[in-house]
This record gives sequence, structure tokens and C-alpha cells, in this order.
Amino acid sequence: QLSTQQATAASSGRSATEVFRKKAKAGGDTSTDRVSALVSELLAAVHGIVREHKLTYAEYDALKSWLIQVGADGEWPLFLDVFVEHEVERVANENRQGSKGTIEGPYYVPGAPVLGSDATLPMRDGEPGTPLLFAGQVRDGSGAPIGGARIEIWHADDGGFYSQFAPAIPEWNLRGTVIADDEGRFRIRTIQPAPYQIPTDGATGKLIAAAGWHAWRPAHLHLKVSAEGYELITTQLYFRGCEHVDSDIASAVKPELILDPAPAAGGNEVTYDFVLDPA
Ligand code: MBD
Ligand code: FE
Repeated sequence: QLSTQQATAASSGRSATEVFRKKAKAGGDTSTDRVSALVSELLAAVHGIVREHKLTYAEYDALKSWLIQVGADGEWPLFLDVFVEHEVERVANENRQGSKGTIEGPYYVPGAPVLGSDATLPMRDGEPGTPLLFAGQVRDGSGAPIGGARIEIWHADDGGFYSQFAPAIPEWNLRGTVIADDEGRFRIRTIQPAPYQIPTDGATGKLIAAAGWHAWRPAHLHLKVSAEGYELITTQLYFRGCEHVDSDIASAVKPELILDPAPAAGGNEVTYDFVLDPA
């Protein structure tokens, strides 16, 4: 395979931590009341677990070692996005009328190459994987097309690896910023991604194995769809019948986000339209 050489947890974790530091928006409510309320409740929940399960000193030390290792592996973005972000997303977007969103995950990089409305994502010569034509239209709540909408798309390759987070994959491979035409339409040629496995050699993967869970996300396309005057949507799209679509380790699948690709000449084709809420 082209991209599997030594994708270690620590190297992809380091990249994810670096990318996060560059793009993170600090802020939110930093009043002492808010901080005190949130931290008190978090700690009270932890104390409750300690009492209820009679946590031993050996287990407390195991917890400390593991927390230290999450940081050492650069896996805080991965761990939090897999196990916490889905609830943050649900709360943040509960009043949206337009298309459903879901979590961003740790592997978005802003600034992917800008492409026209009829686009082929950057890929290697002979990029492995089933070709996929992903087409659709961006509209507002009344059904009016949103010309010039931006569709940022990024996804794993046929080995389940993301460019910029695994070695030996060219920068921006399978990443692009597609500008819809005057009628909000786009056509994106790419390949079908493979399911994604949480690295087994890092702290997150070790916890998952220790708990006896599986470490997989179903194959998915990541998207951010935006236009001037509208709320940006961060979402993912999945493939019906694909492995793990009913048991995503990151709890980020919603029924509205599952595609039904149809076989077409030389690959698969699918359409999906986005509806944006006014800003
Ligand atoms: C991924 O590819 C992903 O999308 C998420 C949410 C977490 C880990 C890896
Ligand atoms: Fe992903």
C-alpha cells in the first residue's frame, strides 16, 4: 500500500496537536462563575465514580500514567474528538433547520487547494480505491440555490490514512476547497475512503483495547459547507452497508448522513444536497 509506512500514533498525534494549536479559537465564557460551575461538576462526577467503584491506588496510578501518555502521544485532539465532540456538536447545532452536521474530528487542515465546481481532488498517480463521483447542490431553506458556495472536503485514502497526518502521502492529497457554480452545483471526483482505525500503538488505542471495544470509524467524507451570509456546516457523509456504520467508535453517524452510492461507469456515483441556515 502507498501510505501505510510507519504511521505511528505519536507522529499523527504530534501533527494533530500542532494543527489544533494553529486553528484553535480561544474564547467562550471565561467568567469565574462559569469556570467554577463546569470544573466543579466535572470533578464531582469523577469523585462519584471513585466512590461508587471503590477505585484503588493501583487504578488511580494507572489513570495518571494513561493521562500522561495521551499528552506524550499528542492524542488529546484524537481522544476528545472521538469521545466528547459528538455531544458538543449536538448542543451547538440543536436549533439548526438546514442540513445535519456532525463532528469535525482531528484531521481538518484549513487552506486546501481551491478548485472549480467540476473538480478532481488532488491525488497520486494510480491512487488506490474505487472512483467516486460526489455531486450535489447547495441551497437555502427556501430552496434557492446559493451560487459560489464553498465545499471544503477531506477524507482518508484507501488505506484509511489522511494526508498531513501519515507519512509519505503528498500534502493536500484527497483534500480540496470546491467552489460551487452560479446555481450552487458541484461535482467532485475522488476515490472512496476506507474505514479509519484509531492507531493501536497510542494511548487512545490502548484504552480502547483494554476496554474490549473496537477501534473503528466507518468510511466517511468530511465536509465544511459555507457561503457569505449563511452558517457554516461541518459534517460527514457515510456509505450505507459499509462496515462499522452502525457502531462508530466516535458516535458521529446520523441517519441523514448516510449515502447510497450507485455503481456507474468506472466507479460509484452519489448526489447529496446541502441546505444552509441564514447566519
Ligand atoms: C477520524 O478520521 C475522525 O473523523 C474522527 C472524528 C476521529 C478520529 C479520526
Ligand atoms: Fe475522519
